Amino acid sequence: MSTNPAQPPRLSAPVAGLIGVIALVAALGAGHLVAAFVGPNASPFFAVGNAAIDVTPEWLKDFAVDAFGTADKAVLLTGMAVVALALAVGAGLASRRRPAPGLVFVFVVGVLGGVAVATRPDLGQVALLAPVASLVAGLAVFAWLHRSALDGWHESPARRNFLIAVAGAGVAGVAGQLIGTSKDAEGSRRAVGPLVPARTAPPVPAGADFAKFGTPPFLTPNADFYRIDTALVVPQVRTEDWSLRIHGMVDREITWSWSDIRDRPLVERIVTLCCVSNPVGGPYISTARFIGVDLADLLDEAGVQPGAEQVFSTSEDGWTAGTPLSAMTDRGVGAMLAIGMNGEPLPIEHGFPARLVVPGLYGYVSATKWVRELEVTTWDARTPYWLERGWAEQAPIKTESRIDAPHGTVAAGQVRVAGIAWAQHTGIDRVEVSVDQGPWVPAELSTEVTVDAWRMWWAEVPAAPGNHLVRVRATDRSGYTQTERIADVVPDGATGWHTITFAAR
Ligand SMILES: Nc1nc2c(c(=O)[nH]1)N[C@H]1C(S)=C(S)[C@@H](COP(=O)(O)O)O[C@H]1N2
Ligand SMILES: [Mo]
Repeated sequence: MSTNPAQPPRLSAPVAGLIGVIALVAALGAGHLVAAFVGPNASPFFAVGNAAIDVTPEWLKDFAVDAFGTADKAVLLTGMAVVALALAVGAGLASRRRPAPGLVFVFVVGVLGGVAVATRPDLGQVALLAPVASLVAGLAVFAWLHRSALDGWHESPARRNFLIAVAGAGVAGVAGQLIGTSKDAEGSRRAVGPLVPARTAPPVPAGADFAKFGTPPFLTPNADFYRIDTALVVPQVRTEDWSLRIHGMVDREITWSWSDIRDRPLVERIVTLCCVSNPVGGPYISTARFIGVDLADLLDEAGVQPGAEQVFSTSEDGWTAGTPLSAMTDRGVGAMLAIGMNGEPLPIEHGFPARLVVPGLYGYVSATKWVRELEVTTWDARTPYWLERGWAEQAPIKTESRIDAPHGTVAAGQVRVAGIAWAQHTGIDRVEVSVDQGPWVPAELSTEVTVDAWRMWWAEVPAAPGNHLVRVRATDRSGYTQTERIADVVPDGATGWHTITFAAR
């Protein structure tokens, strides 16, 4: 504060900036606490993040996934926090005499949070209480601290009030976090116990992978399974709160509870899931033993009506997918409502309590996690999440292959090259490699476990000292050989031959 009585009182820059930051933190803390009761995605910070994900143009999302992979969401949240803090400091600095600029800033932030919550498909109107709490707390704290500080920063009430505001915001935020996660999906998951299928998948033979040559293991451990979704806050659903409703063009609407599904005879299938955003040579592919029930059985019970074309599935978090009806009714496909993965209940981030798994289709048209609703309908009537954003309606997984080894520098001579190939539903017929643009030579294939899973391959190639280029291509049992033509992941999956270089010496 200025000591010159002729001047109107003015806050020092650090104090003014601090008021902006504390008001922001108080607003977020209050919103987080209320969100614990009305839905975790209503917490204004996450709501704005989720809205940002939904409105982000495709090219930027692709860039984010390319650059940051599965850490894309952590990068988004960190970026948002930095921007928000900078704006809060700016708003504080603009309010060194009068509180008006800061109050306007808090108001704009509150309204933004409100808009973000109001436009979330998974949140009802009561969720607006969270941004309203943020708005009220932010305005009150800003006005209060501003007044105290103008009365004299060096007076003890001002300093005490600052501490009270910080402590209050912290307590609110932590309490919100504790209450929000006390729904305890993880406890519910542990209570499920091991899942024992009535029909087990065949055991995985020793020759199913070439991990010793650098391929991944045939079954991906749950902790290593790739993860792709739009959820900033992973939905926490307890089995007792979960149900699956089927409706639309069916003879009978049915709602199944967790025990309805859990108590059916369970089947187990080994399936390789793959993301359409997987670039040539990319990591978004993994394999697991999924346990669940046949979707064809569930659809039969409901009675599909003529004219239906897609099964439009909706997740707990509002995300949607559209699957061609035939992929779910055709028993040869083996589409499942999965509740288990590698013997355990689904991990929370892979869709606990239940998700869809459709062998042969990319995840965005089939693999709805935290699934709550199946609507049997037409393509005209419903447009799923990624179709609204320019991706293809029909998205069978493309026949592809990837080189996993060698990397870096190896000893010259005979060099072992190894990797994976996949042609879900069709099966891999052969894999070939070519060194330094030379002729294609066939690779050894691993024992086939199922056509719905990847196959591993290896080959030995001659490599004199120097740099070498290796390419791979797979041919599936329909006779199709992977095209050399390079296509981007948009709109229905990348194509091209994976090519690597290594050095021999
Ligand atoms: N609720 C929900 N389910 C979803 C998604 C999502 O964003 N939200 N992404 C889909 C996509 S694009 C893929 S590739 C798979 C990935 O499943 P995983 O994370 O278990 O590997 O989940 C699908 N299911
Ligand atoms: Mo995906």
